[in-house]
Amino acid sequence: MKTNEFVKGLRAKLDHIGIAVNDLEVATKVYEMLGLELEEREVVPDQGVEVAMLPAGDTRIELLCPMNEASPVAKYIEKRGEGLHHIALQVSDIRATMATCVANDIRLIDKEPRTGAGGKLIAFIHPKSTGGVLLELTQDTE
Ligand code: CMX
Repeated sequence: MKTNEFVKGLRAKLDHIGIAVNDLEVATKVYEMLGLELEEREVVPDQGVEVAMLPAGDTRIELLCPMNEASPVAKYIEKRGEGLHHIALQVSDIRATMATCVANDIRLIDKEPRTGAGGKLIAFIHPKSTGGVLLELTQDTE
């Protein structure tokens, strides 16, 4: 396996777990009843979703609700129903991690990072390359 020098030795951490839902209000209330607190709600136009973020220990639950039929989350729910949609790993250098993916034939969905929730840089890796799990790379911009 070829490892990009920038990535070598740096650790990724679990940033959030994305769950696709039909009704953000209803789903948020369920997780609040389970003891989590709503941190924020945000529209992410680039992804066609509204999200609710609920911190859970060192990570967060991200509830995702599609805003239109073109959203990948709408397609996911139509095909599979509500459920676990993706996991997100926070990396310190998203471009270096993406370069490592390219060098190792790991299939990127995004060729360039784009803007996700919280203004972070994000890029998706295809589930075919990651054991059937849609994987989001995310990098803080602050
Ligand atoms: N998790 C696991 N597998 C998934 C998946 C998911 N979330 N979404 C699709 N797949 C699988 C499908 O089941 C299908 O598998 P098979 O070929 O075995 O049937 C395959 O991937 C292709 O799926 P598709 O429905 O034919 O193709 P799509 O046009 O829906 O594209 C994908 C799939 C992953 C490329 C697309 O959903 C995508 O680009 N996702 C990234 C963007 C995204 O999800 N944004 C929302 C997140 C918002 C946020 O966090 O900010």
